[in-house]
Amino acid sequence: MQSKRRTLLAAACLAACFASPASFAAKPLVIGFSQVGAESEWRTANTVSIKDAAKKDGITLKFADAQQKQENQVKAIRSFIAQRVDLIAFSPVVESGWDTVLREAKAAKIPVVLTDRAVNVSDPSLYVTFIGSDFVEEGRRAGRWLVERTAKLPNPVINIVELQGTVGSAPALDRKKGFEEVIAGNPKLKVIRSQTGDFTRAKGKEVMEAFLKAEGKKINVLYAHNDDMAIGAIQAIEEAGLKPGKDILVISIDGVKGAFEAMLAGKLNVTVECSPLLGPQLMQLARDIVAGKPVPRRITTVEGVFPAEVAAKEFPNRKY
Ligand code: GYE
Repeated sequence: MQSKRRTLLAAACLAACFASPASFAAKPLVIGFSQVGAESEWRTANTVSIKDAAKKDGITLKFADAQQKQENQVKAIRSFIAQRVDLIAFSPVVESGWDTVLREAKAAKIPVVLTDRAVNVSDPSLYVTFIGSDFVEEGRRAGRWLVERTAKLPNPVINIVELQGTVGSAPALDRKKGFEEVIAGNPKLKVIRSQTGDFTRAKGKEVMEAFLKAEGKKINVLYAHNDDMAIGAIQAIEEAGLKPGKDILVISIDGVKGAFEAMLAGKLNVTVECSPLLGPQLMQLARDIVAGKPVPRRITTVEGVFPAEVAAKEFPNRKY
């Protein structure tokens, strides 16, 4: 009797399972992603990379644009926690001020992945891993290019103006630090002005106009923390009747298409690469983390330096 009932039960279960095969299929992974904004060509390429990779992998992506505001990112993270997503990823607009909200994610047992920018938190267990570039090294690469490029110039002093990224953001802090570290050993190289252009073309242009008004022809070099600010500043230099790339050497970071176009036009001298194509790696990481597999604590993007001399050859290979 007992065994007969068991057989019947098993048959019923089999029938039910075959009737709705979906109940067997794995639930699609749900990721909440809080993006910084749409401030630059880099950022839009990064957003496309993340959205495309999620789609390709059948991952449900809840995407929130913070419009460069930390409070919007905190709100987005709280809403992802409330929705009980499988994993939260975000690109923190600034480094500090994340402890509270990340503790909330930890209490809800939702793993957090940092993409692109780092945070400064008291408890390192508040995020699982950080995937992105080494911004200090990017700053050093910009500095090394300048040291080499100016080594043979007869000028006793080379005056540099610097357009910094968003105040308090990891790339702004680190790109400044790496650049300073390299030029510190060279008494000829002097930063005479340094101000934020918030990583945008409009602000880059506006601040460069102010630099030109204050310093005029004294400026020999512009170091911009991203291509967009450099492109805005190039316009300001031209409007001031000077030749960007010649009268003023222009150095920037990212390596977006707009920078290659500026190099081909002879207006930008070098761009240090910073890859925004983090989507596929992020999706793989998310799957591994949710499956309980160990992942490295830090994943650093591999990138190069593109001086204007190689722009024509490299341009057709660029993916962003
Ligand atoms: O360089 C800049 C963007 O965080 C690496 O943010 C990123 C930076 C990038 O707006 O263009």
